[in-house]
Amino acid sequence: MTFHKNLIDGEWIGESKVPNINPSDTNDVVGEYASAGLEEAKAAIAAAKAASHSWARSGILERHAILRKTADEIMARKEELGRLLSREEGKTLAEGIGETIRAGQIFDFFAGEALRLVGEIIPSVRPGIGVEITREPVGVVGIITPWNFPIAIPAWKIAPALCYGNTIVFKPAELVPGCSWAIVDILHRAGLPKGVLNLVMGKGSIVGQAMLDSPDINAITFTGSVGTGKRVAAASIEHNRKFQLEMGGKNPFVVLDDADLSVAVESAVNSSFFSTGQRCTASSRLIVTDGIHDKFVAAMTERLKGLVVDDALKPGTHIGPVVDATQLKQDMDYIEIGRQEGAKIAFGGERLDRETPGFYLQPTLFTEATNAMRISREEIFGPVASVIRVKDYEEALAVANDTPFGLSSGIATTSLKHATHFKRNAEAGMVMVNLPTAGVDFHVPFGGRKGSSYGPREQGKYAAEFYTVVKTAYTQA
Ligand code: UN1
Repeated sequence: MTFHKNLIDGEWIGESKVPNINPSDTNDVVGEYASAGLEEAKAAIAAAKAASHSWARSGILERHAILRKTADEIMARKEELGRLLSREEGKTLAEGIGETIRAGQIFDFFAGEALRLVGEIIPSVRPGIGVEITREPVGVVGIITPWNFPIAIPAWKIAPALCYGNTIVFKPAELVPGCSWAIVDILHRAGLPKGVLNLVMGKGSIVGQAMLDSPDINAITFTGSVGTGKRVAAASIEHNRKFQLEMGGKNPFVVLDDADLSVAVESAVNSSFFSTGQRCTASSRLIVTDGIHDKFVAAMTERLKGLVVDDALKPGTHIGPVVDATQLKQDMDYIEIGRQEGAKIAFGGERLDRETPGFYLQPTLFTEATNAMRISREEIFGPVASVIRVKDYEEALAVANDTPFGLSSGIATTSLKHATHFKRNAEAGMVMVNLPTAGVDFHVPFGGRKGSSYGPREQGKYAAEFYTVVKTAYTQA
């Protein structure tokens, strides 16, 4: 079995081994991966700091070439990496390959951005003086990524960090080290100088904590749970460090009487249940007006009956397993909570047995839910959604916005008036009209409001906001 080590200061090191288990078949070990201790985490931070000055001054063509090469290799290996992704995380092979392509596109985008760094020249209010505004790297960026997008989220944090001249300490989720190891290996071979990108696989309580405690990490970008996000925030304030958080969602998808029923059903099925519902952009509250409610529920139930839940790598599988036993327990607990709160199960709710031992769960649709129930307020992070019946658009909008979160918000309608009003009034970072709440482009800003997010947007040109600091220089000539 191959042992995949951490990359610290340009060297592959590591002794303690953790198996990476396939959630579709728990007898299948994807590989062995290192788990760093405190000393290794500290060495990685020191290496990133030491490399910081010279990488900040590296030529834009060097950065471009490395990002470009990485994009090309990811694209060339999309089937293999997509397969690795599905095997370690459990989303279907089509989803795994799609996500791998997205990662390639992100590296490609930031390869281009490296050649398009700009500043501004502004006349001073004092004659004879010029003002230049430039963007400089932040320094050492700590990157902490979740298990649900094992290649795309590392890509959309690593690519801009490198593009804008930062060095990195990267801690991927313990459950899915495989794709992270693969992209670090690709970047290393693409010619990154030693210390610029350090991979520290390991536990949050050791590696993550070491990053939070270090005065040498100048910025932390984090995607994951609300609880951990709050700890990242508190520790970062302590160190006067820049931070960016992407946390939970409880995204609404509104269906109005005038919706095209098939558009509404396809969007809801996709955003609630694909990727096993394990997306922070997933829609978990389906807010449906009276006139279409029964037709919508009947069509959803029919559609869910036709979905195949099975091994992520099997052709024909629509929904792969839940990622692990802990997440499955959380999903099952919430299904029980929903029942006890008085919501009715229109479809699903049961665990499934398949040929191989895995964490299989039926897509589960609740009806007769209210927005006050815990299943409507707390993020479940599984293939579980509830239908909330409302009387009209105004009530739908109010319910959609009545949540502690604000990542993505969707509506199915053929009314220009309602679509326009919704786009302007949805309290979310992203609004989708006649589209699933999940599944975003790679070249435009990503992020939310309220309890979902903190700090500047990720992705596209807007990524520069987080990965750079602005300098204002005055010259009298
Ligand atoms: C998408 O919906 O395409 O963790 C991306 C998540 C998000 C990414 C969603 N940060 O689910």
